[in-house]
Amino acid sequence: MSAKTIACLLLGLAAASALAAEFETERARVRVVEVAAGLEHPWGLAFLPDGRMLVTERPGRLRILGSDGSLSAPVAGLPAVHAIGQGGLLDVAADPDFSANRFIYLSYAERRGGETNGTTVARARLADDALTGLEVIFRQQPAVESPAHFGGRLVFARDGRLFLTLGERSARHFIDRAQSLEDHFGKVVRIERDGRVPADNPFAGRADARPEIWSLGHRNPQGAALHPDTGELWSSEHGPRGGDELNVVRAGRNYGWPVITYGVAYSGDPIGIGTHHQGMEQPVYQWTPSIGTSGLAFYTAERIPGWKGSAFVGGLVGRQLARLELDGERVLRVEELFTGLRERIRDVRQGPDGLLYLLTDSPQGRLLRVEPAANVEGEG
Ligand SMILES: [Ca+2]
Repeated sequence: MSAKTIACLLLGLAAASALAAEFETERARVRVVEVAAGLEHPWGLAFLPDGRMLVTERPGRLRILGSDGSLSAPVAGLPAVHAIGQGGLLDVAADPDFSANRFIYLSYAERRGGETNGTTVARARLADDALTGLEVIFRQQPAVESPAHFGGRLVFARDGRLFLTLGERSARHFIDRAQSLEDHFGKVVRIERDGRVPADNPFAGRADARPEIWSLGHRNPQGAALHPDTGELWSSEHGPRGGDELNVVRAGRNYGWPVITYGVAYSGDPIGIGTHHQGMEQPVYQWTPSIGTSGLAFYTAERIPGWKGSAFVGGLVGRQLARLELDGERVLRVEELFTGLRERIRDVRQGPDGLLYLLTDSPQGRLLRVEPAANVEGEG
């Protein structure tokens, strides 16, 4: 347990399996409570307007967590998911008009021709415990043989359009294609909810570009969220060895991979030409050494007042939740939270109850809730 962490395993269990633990952090005293356990590599979660939660498990299961804390059997009617390496069922998002149309959206690794695969997005209506009318609305092109760097985070913009982050699929012979507008490697794309391309996408109408592209030069962005004040898309992205990034992802911009990076190859060899280049964006923040940046959320609620306005990034290899204090697009301070749990944090979201929810990445993954410690708020 880190020096910053005072205490308290309320139930007297070891930290890694505790059902509740309290942490004294820089701006808040909080308690981490286990909401659900026994999830196999959970990847994404979404909140439904009726208080239920959807949780994906990477091998290809979607579960519903009832408002009473019960975890459903796997939802029927899911697409065929290619669970290979980092791939499988990835994110889930509820339609902004879910109450009226019951649509949910899934991103996943899909087997294509031969041994190739790619990231795909489908939507379907959720009826009780089954999906109906499943339709594919986007396929990353081209498909390749690779078990890695699927990206896969889904975010709805305020105008109802859908952002999807896409990795560059990792193999050396197509790494440079993160810079190409002719395919979907290392891109953020923006589509309508039925898969059509918005006419005002930055490269729409160009013969030499895939029209879904919103931004380019990404490596493997696995976190994304809208900034609560500006409505702009922010994304966290895995670097190579070092150089994990947090970016403000704007239309038509180039985020540099693999030309510029703060990281090096796993061999220690340099990558690209350095850290800066004209016409390429700088990250808001970069982590060297890497923490393995995954989910991203902005905290806007009142339940944990000291955290209001902070961004939170889940760390996989860094086994932490990073809290970033922001002034606009400047990072004032970074705090490493919950290192004592020794959990890989796959996703982080703010719930409708104003609390933070975390998914831990392991064969016995958990859904955790971060709430004010009892002695602050007077809760039982
Ligand atoms: Ca970059």
